[in-house]
Amino acid sequence: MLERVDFREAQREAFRADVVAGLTATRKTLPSRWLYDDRGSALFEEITQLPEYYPTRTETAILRTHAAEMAAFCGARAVLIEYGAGAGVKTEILLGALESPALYVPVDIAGDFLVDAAERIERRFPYIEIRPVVADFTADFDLPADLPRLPPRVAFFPGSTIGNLAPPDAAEFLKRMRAHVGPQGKAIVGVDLRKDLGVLLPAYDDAAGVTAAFNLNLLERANRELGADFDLAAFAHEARWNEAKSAVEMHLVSRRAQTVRVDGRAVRFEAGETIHTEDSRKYDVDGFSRLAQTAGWSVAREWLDPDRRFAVLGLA
Ligand code: AVJ
Repeated sequence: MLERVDFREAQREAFRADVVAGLTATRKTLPSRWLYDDRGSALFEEITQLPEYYPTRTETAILRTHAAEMAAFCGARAVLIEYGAGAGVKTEILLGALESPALYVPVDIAGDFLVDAAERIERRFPYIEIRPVVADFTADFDLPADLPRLPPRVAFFPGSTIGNLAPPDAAEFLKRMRAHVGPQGKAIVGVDLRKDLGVLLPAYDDAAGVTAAFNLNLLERANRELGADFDLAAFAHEARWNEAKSAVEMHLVSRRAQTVRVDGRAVRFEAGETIHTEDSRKYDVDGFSRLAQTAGWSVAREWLDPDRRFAVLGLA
């Protein structure tokens, strides 16, 4: 219990530092990782059910269709390491296809989330040993030293979360995965692909306004946790395509000139000025292959949906 209180306190201070740094910069930004408090995680769950938001249902369908091939690629027995414990049904598809996985290792920074995920997997697959690891997988961390090296390890990173990282950070992340699984190890990574903007932009700006609520929740979180006084009606959600970055950017646009109090400071906004809150990069398979190569991987298998919207890549 004490540990949980300390964790929340530390998270709040890290959030405060990022908010102050991000809002006092010339181009205002807030890191996308702060989108996922309890309310934000619930809103993201809602996003995954929206008709416009194709990634989750497309990736899930790819996993279902090719689960047996993926399991063969992993090897029937495997140590499956998952970065971020929230994937739920996707994890269950892969674990269900592996004949006798030796061990499942979910890694997540949120201890309570991790316990929920581990309990769910335990109920569904009582024969699988589970070793949860509490760690911030966006930073460098070591796996427990006593994890078996055999059978080979497989890193699982679904959800196209890798798209939220700038390429140098994505390469770092892929290198860390390589270090975790070793030279014989493999990885299965979900990557969202470049596509028509008529499909892409509505996925980040849905008609029901759920993505807008998800984005605006960052300001509500600052009000809740830091006592800021953002007027939510004075900011608008915007999704923009940035061709140079090959990314959908989320912004919060100030609807008028205004001053907001944040952590004892006055933060000035011009009308139309934005806070950049997320990049969601879209790759093509070749581009992602080049990135993976810089991190010691090659793309051994590609599993795509028929419309080529999303790729699940087998790295070796
Ligand atoms: C969970 C990071 C994959 O980038 O598509 C959804 C987050 N942002 N709608 C994505 C998100 C806006 C999502 N990822």
